[in-house]
Amino acid sequence: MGVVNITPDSFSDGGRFLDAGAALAHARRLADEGADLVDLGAESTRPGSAPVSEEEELRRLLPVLQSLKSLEKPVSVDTRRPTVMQAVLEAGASMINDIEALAAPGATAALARSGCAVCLMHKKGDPATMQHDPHYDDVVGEVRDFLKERVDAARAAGVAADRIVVDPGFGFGKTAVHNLALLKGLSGFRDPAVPLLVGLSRKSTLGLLTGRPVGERLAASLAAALLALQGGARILRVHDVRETVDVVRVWEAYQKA
Ligand code: HH2
Repeated sequence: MGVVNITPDSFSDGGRFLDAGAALAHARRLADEGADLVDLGAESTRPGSAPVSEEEELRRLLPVLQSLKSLEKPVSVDTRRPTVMQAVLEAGASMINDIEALAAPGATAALARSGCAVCLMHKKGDPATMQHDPHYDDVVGEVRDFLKERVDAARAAGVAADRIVVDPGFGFGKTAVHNLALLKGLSGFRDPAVPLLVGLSRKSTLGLLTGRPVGERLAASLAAALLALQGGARILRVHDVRETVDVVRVWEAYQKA
């Protein structure tokens, strides 16, 4: 899953793809590099970010979605608002990537009506404050229980089981210690019926571990991608598609050897 952020303030690529032409060109490049799907986001959810209005989110998303039809790749939209979900699904999105795991009133219904796919992600707290001293007694168990509860809720609302993927939500209300525990415990999330998505690309935990700024975290991101694959991840949400595809190729060959 290649990331295209149509935002002025995303932590690693904010401001680069704000106009529809630049976003389309970037999405094309990611597809050419081997992305199987593209994740479009119009609201940064980095720690400390401010929410954007629904109108602004749609103003950014709809022209890009329209132009991405020519890409002929599934497009996922990173949003937590049911009205935005509804509008982008009507405009051709194949998947909703919801960092709130369909918690907003009306979200499960919007999804169930559409027949599209969904990524249910765990987060603790709101982006504005979620990194202020997050606490868990058992981070792996708590995240696993939360995701199971959200999968059950989505199924009960009519979202087909084979349209759901889950994501532990690295960096969303989690310290580096929590993120490492989740990465190490990833196999505990393994469920053949529910594919696991992991997004660690360029994240601040990798900066903490390596001492590198966001633009210099490629090697760390690739190491994290490999560990995630080994732990059972089946979708990697990344900014650097070409290099990650090489990691996937090496890992697949290793699996088959
Ligand atoms: N991470 C980010 C945004 N959306 N969605 C899922 N499912 N999993 C993630 O780990 C995830 C996500 C944050 O990264 P990015 O989009 O690059 O930055 P920003 O939120 O600043 O736009």
